[in-house]
Amino acid sequence: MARIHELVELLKQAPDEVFVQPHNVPDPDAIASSFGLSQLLAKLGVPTVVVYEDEIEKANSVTMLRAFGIDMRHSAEVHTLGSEDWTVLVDVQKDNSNLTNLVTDEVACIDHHQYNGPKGYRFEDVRPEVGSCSAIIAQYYQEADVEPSPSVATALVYGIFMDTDNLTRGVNSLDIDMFYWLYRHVDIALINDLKANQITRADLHDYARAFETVEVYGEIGFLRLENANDSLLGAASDIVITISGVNVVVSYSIRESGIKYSTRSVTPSVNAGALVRAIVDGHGIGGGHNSMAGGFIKATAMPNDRSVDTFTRVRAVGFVERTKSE
Ligand SMILES: [Mn+2]
Repeated sequence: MARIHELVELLKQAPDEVFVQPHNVPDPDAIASSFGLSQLLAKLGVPTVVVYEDEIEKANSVTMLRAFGIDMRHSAEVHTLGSEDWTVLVDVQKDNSNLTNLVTDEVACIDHHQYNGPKGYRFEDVRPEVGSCSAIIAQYYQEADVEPSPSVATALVYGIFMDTDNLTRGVNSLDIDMFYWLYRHVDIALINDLKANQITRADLHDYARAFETVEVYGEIGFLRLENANDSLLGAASDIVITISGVNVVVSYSIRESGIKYSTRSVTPSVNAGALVRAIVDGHGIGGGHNSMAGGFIKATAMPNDRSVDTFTRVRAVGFVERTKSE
């Protein structure tokens, strides 16, 4: 039986409502995957509501909701959320730092990040080798023999583009195949509209200040953002990695709650996920893909014997030197 039919059979047994939940501060891939899955489940007889936590920060995410008429509710607005409800996690797994555990029962998980191990899901489809969660959802449409609507197809293609940096970063043949399969349903004018609404003027100001902080040690670029939002951290890293001679990027932002890290690597000898784990080792959590990853250290767990800048540089440079000498 196709995976989507297995999921439908499971969700039909739900005692009450079924929710679809992406990671907190949902990005375009998380939004497209949740939207696409929710629409497909509706066609197959399972109504769902998409809920999220935190904020929708980035301009292109906000534009997506408007352009595609996507209905996502902040969990605080959903008064019926209860322990009898079921949730399908999308683009995230239980125990990730960027997921708020709601009172519902997380019965299913569909993700493309590093596998966190079994968490008692009754349906699980975690494929770290795939570049985007959107490609996995597109394949569900294909396997169910359901044509995606132009809105769904366009959102999924945009999700694939964003998570794979236009089919160049961490890309898998499934991302390419699904791009090709979705393409005939896509509204290219909408993609261009999204590309033209990626950042706000306030973001530009934050970028400008962040780029002033860039320091390069050998092939590693470091960038520090002051209290910026999550999506900006990754987006700024994507620009620093394009500096000639820089193959690895470590960026971090210091907030009241702690330090948020984002890493990038375009060299096969440095794994971005292993790098971020080496940086936070013993203090926080981190993980991700070969080419991109993230981590977090709580403010209370921060070593106070040296500055965050020194701590981060010593650990990152040490890790890269060790892996190069092996
Ligand atoms: Mn994703």
